[in-house]
Amino acid sequence: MALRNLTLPNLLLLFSLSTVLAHLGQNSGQHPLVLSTWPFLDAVRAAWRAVDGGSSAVDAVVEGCSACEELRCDGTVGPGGSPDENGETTIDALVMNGTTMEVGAVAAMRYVKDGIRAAKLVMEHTKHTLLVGEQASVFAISMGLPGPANLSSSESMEKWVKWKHNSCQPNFRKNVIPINGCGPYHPTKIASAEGDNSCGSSTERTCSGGKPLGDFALNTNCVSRDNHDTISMAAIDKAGHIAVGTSTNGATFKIPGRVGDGPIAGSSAYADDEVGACGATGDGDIMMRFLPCYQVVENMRLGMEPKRAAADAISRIARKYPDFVGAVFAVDKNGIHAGACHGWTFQYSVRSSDMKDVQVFKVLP
Ligand code: SD4
Repeated sequence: MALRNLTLPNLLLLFSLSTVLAHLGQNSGQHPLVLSTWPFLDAVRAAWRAVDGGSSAVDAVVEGCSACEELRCDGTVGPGGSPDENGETTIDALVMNGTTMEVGAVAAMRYVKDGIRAAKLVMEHTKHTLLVGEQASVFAISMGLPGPANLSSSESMEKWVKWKHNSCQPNFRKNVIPINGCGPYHPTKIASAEGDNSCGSSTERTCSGGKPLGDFALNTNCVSRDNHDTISMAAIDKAGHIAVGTSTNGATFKIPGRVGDGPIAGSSAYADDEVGACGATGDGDIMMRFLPCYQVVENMRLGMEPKRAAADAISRIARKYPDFVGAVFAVDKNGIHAGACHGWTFQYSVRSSDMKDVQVFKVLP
């Protein structure tokens, strides 16, 4: 429409439309776009450099998560973070291509520092989805990643020694004796009324996650912002393709062999070019029972806007586990994003071309 043909009402309409669009622009980055859980600013910057320079969404999330592993974000990603009961640090990681729906993941991986790169090797050079433990490391090293490497650090060892001196408390055991000491543990009889979590015993102190609805147990959940973090990242590249990636050491003082939600597609992250993407963080032992990121993306597919899609996925968990701690971000294929959380205040980071640098968004429970 030529400008000279515009009547006053048309001009007013145009003005209000552009105001709405400008407002949407505050949280709609179109492409390219990068989002991540928490204020992992340098990780988002690394992914942004990649995707803004023309890299694919997959390569961008790999660059971003890899930067977090190198920086040992929050002491819970990459080498040297959260020790398990034996003092060992392991890595869970995942990458998902939202164009092909291919996924590669490693879980409880030992002796290799590059979690997200190992996950990418699984995705691009095997027909599998998930490799675990020592065999995941053997695969990663055979495919050219550096290792075997010691994943412990002086910080992780110090943390572990303190925990041992504190009679291995808190921990993730339940229904065991000894209650207040280190193992070896033996099962106790489970009283049926106590359901899924026997930490109702006031003498028992565990980290067994959110208590299920109806359980009269005390809340001994010890998942918090300080001991429990994941980078979960999504990128939309210049071609509009979407990918997600995650990397984490999982839960501090986990039982050796424990795998969290980090390498589980649909739980810690999910992407589909046709719809959008999701990233999650929190108590993976609970969250992986609900596949919250699958839920978020499917909610958006059914027409929910990201904010409602995220809130719905979180509320489905909270209804069954009122004390769980967790969060998700949701982004649709147009770059509209939002977050939802329960049990803590969540922050997620975003970089798009209309921002000078990464912006951090705060989400209240
Ligand atoms: C897990 N969700 O292994 C992961 C770790 C995490 O914030 O910290 N998320 O349970």
